[in-house]
Amino acid sequence: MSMKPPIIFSAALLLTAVSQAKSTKTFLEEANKDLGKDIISVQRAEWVQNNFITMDTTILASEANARFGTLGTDYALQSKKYRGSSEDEKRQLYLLMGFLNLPSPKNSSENEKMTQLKAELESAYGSGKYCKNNKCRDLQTLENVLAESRKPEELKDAWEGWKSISIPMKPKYQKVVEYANVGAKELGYKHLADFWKSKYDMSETAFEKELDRLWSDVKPFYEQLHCYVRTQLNKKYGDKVAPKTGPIPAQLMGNMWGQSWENIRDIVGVDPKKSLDITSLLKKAKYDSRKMTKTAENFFVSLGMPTLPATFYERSLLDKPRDRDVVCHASAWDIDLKDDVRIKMCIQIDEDNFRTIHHELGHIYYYLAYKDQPVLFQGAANDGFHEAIGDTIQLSITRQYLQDIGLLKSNKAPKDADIHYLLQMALQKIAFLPFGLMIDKYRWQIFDGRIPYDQYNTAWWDMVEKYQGLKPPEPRPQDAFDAGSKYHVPSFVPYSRYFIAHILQFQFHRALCETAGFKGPLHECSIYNNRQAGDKLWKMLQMGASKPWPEALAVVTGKKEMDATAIREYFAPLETWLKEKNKGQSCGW
Ligand code: X8Z
Ligand code: ZN
Repeated sequence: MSMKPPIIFSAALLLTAVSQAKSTKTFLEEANKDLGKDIISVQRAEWVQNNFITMDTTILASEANARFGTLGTDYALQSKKYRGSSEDEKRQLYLLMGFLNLPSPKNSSENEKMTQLKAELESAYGSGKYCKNNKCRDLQTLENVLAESRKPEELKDAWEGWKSISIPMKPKYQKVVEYANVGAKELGYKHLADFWKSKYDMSETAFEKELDRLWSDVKPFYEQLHCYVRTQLNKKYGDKVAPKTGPIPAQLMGNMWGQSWENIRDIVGVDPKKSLDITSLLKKAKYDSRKMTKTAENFFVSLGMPTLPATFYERSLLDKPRDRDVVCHASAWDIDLKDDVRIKMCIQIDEDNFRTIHHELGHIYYYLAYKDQPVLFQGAANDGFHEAIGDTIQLSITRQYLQDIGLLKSNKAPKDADIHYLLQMALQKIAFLPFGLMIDKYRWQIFDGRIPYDQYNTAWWDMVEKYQGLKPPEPRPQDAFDAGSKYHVPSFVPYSRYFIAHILQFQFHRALCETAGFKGPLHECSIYNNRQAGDKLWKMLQMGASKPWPEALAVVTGKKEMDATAIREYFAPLETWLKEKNKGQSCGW
C-alpha cells in the first residue's frame, strides 16, 4: 500500500504558485512597464557611448546592457508559463521571447563579461584606425579612397588597411557568441542562430527557405550585372588587376565590403549627364547636412506625416565631430519611446548620404507612428520592414521629384536616361542582394558551430565568393577576421533584415504607386505629395509589431507574401539591356 506524501508548500513552490497565479494581462502590463523603463536608460547609455567613445562610456553602456539583458531574459523565461487568451496577448508573449538580440546567460558574471566584450567590440569598431607611416586614417577616410581613387595600389592599401582593425576582435567575438549561445539555450533554443531565425512568424527552417527562394528569384539578374561590371572593370584596369573571368577583386568595387557599387558608376559607364547626378546637384545648391535632412523630412511630411519634433534637430548628430571618436555608422534612435527621436550620422554631401538620410528617417517615422502602442508592439512588423521604409521613399527620388523640389532645373530627360538611371540604381540595389543574404548565413554557421574558430576567415571568403562573386586582392593573413570589419558583426546587429528590406521596398513602392494612381514604368514613379499613398503607409507603420508581418504587408500591398516580382519589374528594361550587352560572354564565376 502506498501512502501519499503530505502536501508541504516549500517557500519556492509557494512563490511559483503565486507568480503563476498572476494573470497574463498583469504579467504583460508589468513586462511592458519594466522593459519600457529600463530600455530608456540603456538607450541613453548607448547614445553617449556612440557619441563619445571612451573607456568609461563603454563600461557604462555595458553595465546598462547587463542589467537590461538580465531583465529581458528573465521576462522571456517567465513568459513561457503563460498562454495568453487573446491574439494580442499571444503576440506580446511571442515578442517577449525575441525581445533581445543577445540573450543573457543566467550566470551574472558570464552575462557581465558578455556585455563588456560586446561594448568593447562596438567601441573598437567606432574608433578603429589604420595607421601607416605615422598617418592614421579612420573608416570614412578609407571609404572615400575606395570610392574615389582609381589607382590599384591605393585601393588595395585602403581595403586591406581597414581590415587590420578587426584582427583583435576575433577572440572577443568568439567569447560573446559562446555566452549568447548559453543564453539562447537557457531560453530553449538550440543556439543563437535559431534564436535569430525565430523572429519571423514562421519556423526557423521555413525562414531560411524563404530567403533562399527570394534569392533564387533575383540571382540570375545579379549574375548579369556582375558579368557586365566585370567586363567594364577589365577594360579599365586590364587583365592583371581585373581578370575577365572568375570572381572580381573586391577592392575594385568602390566600397569597403563590395555591398554597393555605385561609386564605380563612371567605370561601369553611367553617364552623369544622362542619369541623375544627385551629388553634383546637392553641391551646386550648397546643401549642408541640415538641409539634406530637412529635405528628407519634407518628403515624409508631404505624405501627410507629422513634422519632426524640435528636439530631433537639437539632439541629433548630423556632422562628424572633429575632436573625438564617434560611431559614424548611421543609426536612428527612439530614446524615450515617445518623441525623443534622433539620428546619429556623419553626413557627407553626396547621393549616398542623401539616400541614407531617407533611410534613417524611415526608422524615425516608424518610431513616431507606433509610439502609442504598448512597448512590446513598438517595433516593426519584422525587422526587414523597419529597414524598408526609408528605402521605399528613396525609390521616389526621381527626375520629376528633383524638379518638383527645385534641385534639378532642366525638365527634359536625355536619350537613354532610363538605362543610365536604372544601371545606377542596380549598382546599389541589386549589387547589395547577395551581401544582404550572406552575412547572416555566415554568422548562423558560427553560432551553430559549423564554422570553427580557425576557419572564421576562410569560411567568410568562401561565402563572399559563392554569393557575391568577389575575391580578396591577395590571400588573406592567417589571423584576419574580415567579417569583423563590417559594423553589424561586432555590434551583433542581425543582417537578414536588409536583404528582406531590399525585396520589400520594391513591393511597397509598386503598391503605393498604384494607390497614387501612377501609370508608367516603376522607376519613374514618385509618391511625393500623395496623401492616399501616405495614409496607407502610415496605417501600416502605426500597427508596429502588433500583428504578424503578413498582415502588415497586406495593408500596403494587398498580399501576404514577400515576392521578388516587383524588383524584377522595376529593373526589367535594364535586364533586357544587360543580357544584350553580355551576349557572347561566359557569365558567372
Ligand atoms: O546599416 C545600415 C543603415 C542603418 S540601419 C545605415 N544599412 C546597411 C549597411 O549600411 O550595411 C543600410 C543598408 C545596409
Ligand atoms: Zn536601418
